[in-house]
Amino acid sequence: MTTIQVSEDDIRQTRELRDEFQKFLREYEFGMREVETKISILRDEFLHDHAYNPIEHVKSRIKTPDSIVEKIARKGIEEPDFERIREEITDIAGVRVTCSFVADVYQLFDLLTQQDDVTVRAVKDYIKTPKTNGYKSLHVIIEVPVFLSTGPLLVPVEVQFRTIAMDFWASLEHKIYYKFSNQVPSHLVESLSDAADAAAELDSRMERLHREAHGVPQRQLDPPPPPRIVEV
Ligand code: 0O2
Repeated sequence: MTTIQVSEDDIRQTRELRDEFQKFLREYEFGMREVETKISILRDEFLHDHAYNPIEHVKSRIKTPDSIVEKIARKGIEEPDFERIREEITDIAGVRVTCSFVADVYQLFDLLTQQDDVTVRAVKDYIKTPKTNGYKSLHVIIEVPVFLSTGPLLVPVEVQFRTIAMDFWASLEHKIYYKFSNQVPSHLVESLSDAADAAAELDSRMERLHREAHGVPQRQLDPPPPPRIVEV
């Protein structure tokens, strides 16, 4: 049996690194909670003032240490320290907002990103320009201030807005890629692409139906309202 000698100094350094990493992740958790609060206020206000809830569900997560390490390797970040990780990996805190309709996606995006204390760092509109596999979602990296005992801190949070149909598709696609360890047979890739088209068609039909039922003018339907987005 091999015995590894561990000095008191090694133990102290390991503890310090662990504490620093926990503090690092906590900051993202605070940022994520700020965004969750903003979304939940918008939801409640909509419900009370307009008797309508544009949000189906909200899911948040902090990236796991394993997933952070995997992304550091994927992005080829050499000699990563906390500062570099902070700069390069902007989706450590993530909030996914699933909406009823595409118009709700863009409206919520506007309502969140127009808030005075929210700074938009980057936008990827995969609804306007879906990924080649059919993935659709509106991604935005925002920075929100968090007020700590040491002073204010700007925390980046990735917010993904999508419809229920887009969410259903993305969740299935993720499971299929996981099952086949990213080597998905071509007939399944094609079927996924067809399913993405069907999901988009369902989104349009459901939105049209909803608007007809609620007497919202057709001109607001097609095309969906252009996002007030500055590509970064
Ligand atoms: P998880 O577990 O959801 O966090 P970048 O961050 O810009 O350097 P990246 O990571 O490719 O590069 O950014 P992008 O395109 O904004 O995508 C990030 C997240 O979007 C992914 O996070 C997924 O949640 C989702 N996503 C993007 N493309 C796809 C796709 O083709 N299928 C599915 N199902 N989801 C997608 P993570 O980190 O991969 O995972």
